[in-house]
Amino acid sequence: MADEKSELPTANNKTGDSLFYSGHTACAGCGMMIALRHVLNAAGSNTVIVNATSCSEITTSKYPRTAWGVPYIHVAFECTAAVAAGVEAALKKQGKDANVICIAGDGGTYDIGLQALSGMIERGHNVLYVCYDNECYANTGIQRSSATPYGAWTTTSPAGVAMAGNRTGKKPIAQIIAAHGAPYVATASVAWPADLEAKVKKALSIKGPKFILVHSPCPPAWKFDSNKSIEVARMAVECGAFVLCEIENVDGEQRLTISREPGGRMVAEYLKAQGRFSHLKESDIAGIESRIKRDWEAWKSKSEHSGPHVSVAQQQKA
Ligand SMILES: Cc1ncc(C[n+]2csc(CCOP(=O)(O)OP(=O)(O)O)c2C)c(N)n1
Ligand SMILES: [Mg+2]
Repeated sequence: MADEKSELPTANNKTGDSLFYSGHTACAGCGMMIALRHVLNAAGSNTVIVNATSCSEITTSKYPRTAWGVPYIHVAFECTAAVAAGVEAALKKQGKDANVICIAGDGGTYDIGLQALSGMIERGHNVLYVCYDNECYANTGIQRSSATPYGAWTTTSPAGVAMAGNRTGKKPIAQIIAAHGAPYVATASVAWPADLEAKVKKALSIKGPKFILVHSPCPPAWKFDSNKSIEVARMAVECGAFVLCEIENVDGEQRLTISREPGGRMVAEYLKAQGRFSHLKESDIAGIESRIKRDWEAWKSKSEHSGPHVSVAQQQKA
């Protein structure tokens, strides 16, 4: 409802101290919403949000309401990082200092917005880009993106006689951004909110382009009950399907730290918890398991060859 006095859009329901308000229209159990709340709470009020078209935009900014307690711009997919670069430059020109944060989904990041993101990183803008990864184009009805994992059902990677779900693996977006020389790249999960907030705070303390990828389960797309989002997110990390790490570029040297080692969960358990993998045969599951194992060995070997530095996990222990 429009505020009678100011004629400006009013917020949804401001509850407590959170800058991210309740009353948005996301599905029950939406992982993305948990991610957004923690990102904003860690960033604080001196923040400008640049939001790509996606579930995050559709559900939080229905005129005349908003779930954002900070200045907010919605932009087309392909322009997100370019607009953020412009906001940062305009603030600089005005002598103002604020956190400029992009929020975009995997489709908007891995696929449609990658060119602008690459340019923003390469030009060295002081912007934090957060991609919440629900592993599909959720808002338009669950199509595959280049973040969709191998074997997963989506409406454009169906499970039938000709194919058994998605035929490609996830694009290594964190490594691609790190290869640009960005000073800080991290992956996080909604199942570890303190780790996510610490990574956002650390990123914002570093000048230059930063990138954080947040694994964010989507109950309708991944096909599990809406009360299982955190459990599914946790399983992904504990079986090694999603690796939590930081990649820092310090004096031209890339340093990789694993924030949490996998352990305690089997890949099969993670896959069987989700309807999007229900068509897989035991042999398919064994194949996915060996891919995950191989990828994990590569992560581990890179981290062992990295130079010493203080990671978020070490900061939290201290
Ligand atoms: C250039 C462009 N292509 C396609 C669309 C249609 N579209 C709107 S939302 C959406 C899905 C976005 O997927 P993702 O970025 O992963 O965010 P999610 O919906 O999963 O939150 C698409 C394809 C669009 N609005 N603009
Ligand atoms: Mg998505």
